[in-house]
Amino acid sequence: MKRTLIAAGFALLTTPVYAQPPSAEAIIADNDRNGDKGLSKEEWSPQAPIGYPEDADTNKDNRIDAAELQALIDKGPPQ
Ligand SMILES: [Ca+2]
Ligand SMILES: [Ca+2]
Repeated sequence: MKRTLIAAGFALLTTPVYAQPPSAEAIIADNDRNGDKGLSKEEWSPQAPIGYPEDADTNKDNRIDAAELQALIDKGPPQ
């Protein structure tokens, strides 16, 4: 029994973790509640590192789609 637990713990420790930043598509899929493939102000996570980026909504349809979010990510954090 003890052996099994130790083996399991060791497996966890040695499992490589690839810390990849989530893609724009993944962020949208996680937060898009109405399935329109974009994030509205209401859907924008309060845990997001920045507030709802109105300026990133370049086509002014009141939601951030994957392309707009990717452009924002590519731009990097505000200076
Ligand atoms: Ca949505
Ligand atoms: Ca938009």
